[in-house]
Formats: sequence, structure tokens, C-alpha cells
Amino acid sequence: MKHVAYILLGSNLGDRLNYLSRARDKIHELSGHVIAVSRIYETEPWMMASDLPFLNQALKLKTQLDPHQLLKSLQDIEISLGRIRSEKMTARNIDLDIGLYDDMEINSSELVIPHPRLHVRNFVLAPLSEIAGDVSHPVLSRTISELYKDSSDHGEVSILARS
Ligand code: PH2
Ligand code: MG
Ligand code: MG
Repeated sequence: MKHVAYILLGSNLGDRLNYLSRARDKIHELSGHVIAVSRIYETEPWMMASDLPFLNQALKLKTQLDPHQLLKSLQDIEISLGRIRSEKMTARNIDLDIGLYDDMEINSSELVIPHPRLHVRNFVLAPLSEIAGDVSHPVLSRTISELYKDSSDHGEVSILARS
């Protein structure tokens, strides 16, 4: 397992805790070894055509898959959990995004790494700073903790008591 990736999980539809839990299990089974998980946060929807609050979580993965193989495996897991892709930015039972992959920068039509809005979203920075606080953002050259401390996003995030 030579690569380290940080995966961002989100759900704002249906049994959100159950979707996160099943997604973690499947990622561990199909994509690599999950070696750290953040707590689960309840977060305000950010720029969504939906008012439903999200649950968000981040996990650290050791993987043999290259970034495009990893993307495919996460998309397969989304589909196996019943994700229906309708319009962009609508409510979803499960969303699995690659936040960081080693210190790689990728800008292809199907994949952008680091995740393009990672550094401006509290719903990403709060969970990610728990498990990747000291990791440097490869484009901005600032740690995830620094980015969270200086974030000007007003999106509310709170730790879910039951996580
Ligand atoms: N995901 C989005 C857009 N807005 N807002 C929250 N709070 N959490 C998300 O995971 C989220 C979002 C696009 O994937
Ligand atoms: Mg997303
Ligand atoms: Mg996505």
C-alpha cells in the first residue's frame, strides 16, 4: 500500500449514519486500508439546491490504486449504495470525493486533486483537520489546520454526538 489518500464522505438523504458506515466498510473492502477516521460532523448544506443538513466525515486511506482507479472504485461504491446522479448539487444519500492524494496535483476533465473547494469549506476542513492537520496542501503550501483556522466560511459545523 504505497499511497495515502484522504477521502471525504457526505450524506444528506435517508439514513445518513448508515450510509456513512456502509461506505466506510466498502472503502476498506474495495479501495485500500482505512487507517484513520475523523468524527462525524453535522453541517449546513453549502451552495446546495437542498435544505437538508449533511453528515460529513473524512478518512485516511492507504491504497495501491492510482487516482483514476480510486475514483472509479469510489464511484462504484456510490452506485452500490444506491446513489442516483440527478442534477448537480442536489440532495444525495452518499457522496465520496478524493480530497488529497499523496502530494499530487491533477487537473483532468474527470478528476481534480486536491479537491477544488477543499480549502474553502468548513464541512471539509473540520473533519479533515482532525486526521490531516499537519498535512500540507500541495498547491497552497499551507497545512490543513492553518487553512481551517483562517477559513472565512461561515458554514456551521458541529460534532455529531452519536458518532
Ligand atoms: N457537498 C456538496 C455541496 N455542498 N454541503 C455540505 N454541508 N456537505 C457536503 O458534503 C456538500 C455540501 C457537493 O458535493
Ligand atoms: Mg462532493
Ligand atoms: Mg462527488
